[in-house]
Amino acid sequence: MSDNKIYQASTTAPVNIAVVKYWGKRDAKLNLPTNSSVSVTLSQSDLRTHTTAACSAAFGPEDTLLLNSSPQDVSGARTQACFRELRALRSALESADPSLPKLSSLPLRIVSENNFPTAAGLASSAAGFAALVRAIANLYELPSSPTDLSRIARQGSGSACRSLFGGYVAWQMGSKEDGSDSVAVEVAPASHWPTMRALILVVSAEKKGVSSTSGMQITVATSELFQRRAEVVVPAHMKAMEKAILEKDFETFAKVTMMESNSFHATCLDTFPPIFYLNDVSRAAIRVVEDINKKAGKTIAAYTFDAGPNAVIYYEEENADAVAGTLKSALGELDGWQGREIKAQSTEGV
Ligand code: 2P0
Repeated sequence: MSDNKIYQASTTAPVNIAVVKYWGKRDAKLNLPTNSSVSVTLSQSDLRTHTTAACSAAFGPEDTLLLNSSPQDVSGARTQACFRELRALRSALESADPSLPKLSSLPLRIVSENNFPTAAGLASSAAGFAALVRAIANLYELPSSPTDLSRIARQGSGSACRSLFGGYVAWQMGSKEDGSDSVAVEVAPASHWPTMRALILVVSAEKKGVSSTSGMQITVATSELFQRRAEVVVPAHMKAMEKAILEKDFETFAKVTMMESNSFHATCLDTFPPIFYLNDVSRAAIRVVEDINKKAGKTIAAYTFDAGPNAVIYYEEENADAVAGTLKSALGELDGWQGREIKAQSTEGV
């Protein structure tokens, strides 16, 4: 192409927090999981990645990515897989319609910003890869559905495939070797259960000791509990969770969420050498949630923890004071608790 025109498109993608956890890959290259998972998408006004993808003959020759103003390495296999798949789809459109500009052969310049502090200790790869894939898909004007894009985002980071939707999202593990059926689908839109709230309690903003990617591979290789979790525990939790969401049954949603988190962390402890993500403050948060539910005489709050000590507490809006208020006053006195609280709710869509 002779001109130096700049083509560009922007998008945002939300953070998601799993209530049925992804932990384990059956294919590390394609990011194919050993079990399905379900997440709740958080509000974009609180937590999201904004990404602009541009391409031009004036750029380059290399593709570049800036995240929060710092240059990132794009040579890794995961980012390359996303670029390659998106370019192949654009190239097919260009072959079918020669009047289209040949964007697939131009260098990409990607600029991403998170609206939450990196120091908040929140995993950002899910929102990051989801926004990157959709920004490029928009730039290339690909006629792809969120599920189509989830298949590509999954190769960037597994959990990213769930950030292509708002509301309640399942990542179906699939069974094909090429990963073509390992995609995210909507369980229900956010508007289905708009009273759902999530409170993120930042116990530590430090980077985690064992990354998810390597931690889960050690679990698969060494944990005896892991196989039972993948084959028996998670399939039962998936079924119960999807039903609880469709029926807006908070008590079941909460019970499965807490049992899932416990099962995942038990599997981490059963890894050899063991992986410890929870700390004393995390365990104190679990006890406070138990006390809140005991006092209420029913389950009005659920805790869940990912690959780190920070707690995410789900509750319904009507119980905000009883849950968020109590947690704040109970944990505010503990050492190690930084009192950082990020409120979020499920979104109306993305
Ligand atoms: C989840 N986590 O379902 C689980 C719960 C952490 C604990 O997805 O290797 O960063 O990039 O596919 O997606 C973290 O795993 O790992 C994760 P990769 P990812 O949200």
